Amino acid sequence: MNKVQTLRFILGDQLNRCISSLEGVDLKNDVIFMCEVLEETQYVKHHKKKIALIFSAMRHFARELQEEGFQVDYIRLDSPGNSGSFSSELERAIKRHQPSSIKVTMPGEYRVLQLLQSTLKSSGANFSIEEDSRFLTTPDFFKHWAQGRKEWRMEYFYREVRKKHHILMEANAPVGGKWNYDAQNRNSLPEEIRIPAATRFEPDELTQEVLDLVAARFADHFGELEPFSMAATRQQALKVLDEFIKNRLSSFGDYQDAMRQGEPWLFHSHISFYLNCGLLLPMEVVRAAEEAYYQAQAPLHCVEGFIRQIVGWREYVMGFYWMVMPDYSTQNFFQAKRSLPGLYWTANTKMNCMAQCVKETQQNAYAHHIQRLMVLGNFALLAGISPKEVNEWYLLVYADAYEWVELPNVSGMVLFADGGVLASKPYIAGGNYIRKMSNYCDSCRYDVNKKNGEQACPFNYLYWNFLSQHEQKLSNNPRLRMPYASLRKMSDDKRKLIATDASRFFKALESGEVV
Ligand code: FAD
Ligand code: DLZ
Ligand code: SF4
Repeated sequence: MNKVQTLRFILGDQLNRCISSLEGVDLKNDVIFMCEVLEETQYVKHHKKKIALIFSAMRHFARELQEEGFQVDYIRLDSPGNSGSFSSELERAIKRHQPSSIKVTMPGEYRVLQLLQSTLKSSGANFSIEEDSRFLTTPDFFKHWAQGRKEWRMEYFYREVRKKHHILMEANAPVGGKWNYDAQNRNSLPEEIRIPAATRFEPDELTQEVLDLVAARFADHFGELEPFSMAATRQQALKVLDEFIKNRLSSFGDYQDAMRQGEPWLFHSHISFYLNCGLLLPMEVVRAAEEAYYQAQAPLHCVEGFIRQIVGWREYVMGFYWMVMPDYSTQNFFQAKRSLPGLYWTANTKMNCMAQCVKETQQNAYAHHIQRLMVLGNFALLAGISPKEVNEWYLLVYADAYEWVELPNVSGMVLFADGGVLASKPYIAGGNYIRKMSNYCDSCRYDVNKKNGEQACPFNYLYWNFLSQHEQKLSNNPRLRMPYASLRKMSDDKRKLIATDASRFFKALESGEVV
């Protein structure tokens, strides 16, 4: 047997032939190493569908590499001797292969970077941690951009990325003359609109093996395993992208914020699962959307709105994460302490919007952005739930969740736990926003039009209660001038009613009553 030159360690969210750890891979002398480990399934107890997606995509990727002729050392969860963690499996692999060097791509989580660095250092092996090729930018690009700025705002970062990669640009100007067409987006959904079916795949034999394993080993994890219809290969993920571009992109912008009972997928792309585990790369997604605009298959406001999510938000939160870690994960600007209520696990609540969003999360390991932000997140913020518990929930329930993307969205965008470093104001809303953007209120036991009393929509009084409680911290925020002006005009009696309703609601919540 040849001496192993380079051991190339690929993590479960780095499943792409273009990943930097595979650059220059030698068919004869290198070994590609992948491992399924218990620790990664349980540092938070991930949704069953997330474990199934990662294991199935890992096994398919390994098979493709083997078919290309590479030597792949793949440790399955139930392989004899599997020691259960990245560190110990890497140590075992180093012992087995005695490589001259080891290559790994920068992981997506601080936690994993720490443990890889320490394992690799103490192994005494020659190693390199390569730049993460799953993004268009790097943490250094963000750092450079952020240095010397008083405020960091995604919009300005986004413009730099557009210029850098010449995305939707005509010479040095944005196509159409504007950088951002958000004003044309965000309509509610017309009653009669036809919603295209989501792209689905029948599990093949490799996926079925994984489903059996997950059913047997992770029965006590959150969420429903079946039906399982996610993509497991790059080819299938490309099909999801292609069908989005053909069938949904032309309405993406218009209905980006809309919600409808029983319709979890709407006009979103459903590609975060695949972008975040490496099956798709951001540039190919962006170029496909751009091409649809140039071929007149989708209007500019939809294409720009979609591209902004990828080259704006996705790149921005990645750079932001590496800039602010490790301290960011413990921030708690409002000193929120309440435990996460059981309804986030069971969907057992009279608030129909919350029940629907939790149910869809259980079923699909997916909820779209506005469900995550303006329903589930809005409630967590208004109810003062501890950031630690909210972060853990979001990291665990969504199949696209990794800390680099989950933490900035939850602590920064949803909870304002950083006091306004990521977002310029807390995203809070009363029931009227949810009524306008969905049909949830039509079948709710609460009345969205009532502001106070037992029948009133809880979002209504919790919204004012939150503003009132945090007046000192928030009333100088220029973007909250209007609501604080209204709060100041409120009579003492009205303010008392709000406080009484909120305290009754929280008491019921804490005592385990169905609220
Ligand atoms: P689309 O609506 O079709 O958007 C296209 C793509 O843009 C997404 O696939 C995603 O890659 C990117 N994108 C959009 N918004 C964001 C954003 N705010 N941050 C980063 N990328 C974005 N996204 C994750 O990928 N993983 C998470 O763990 C995650 N947690 C979130 C938690 C909260 C509280 C909130 C408010 C948002 C979170 N998001 C997360 C962002 C967003 O909700 C999802 O990316 C999106 O819902 C995925 O569905 P989609 O692929 O259909 O997206
Ligand atoms: C999410 C996940 C899970 C559930 N399991 C594994 C695994 O067994 N092996 C693996 O290589 N990766 C897994 N992953 C993805 C990792 O958690 C991810 O690579 C790190 O969190 C870094 O982003
Ligand atoms: Fe949600 Fe309130 Fe509407 Fe009920 S009335 S669905 S709680 S917003």
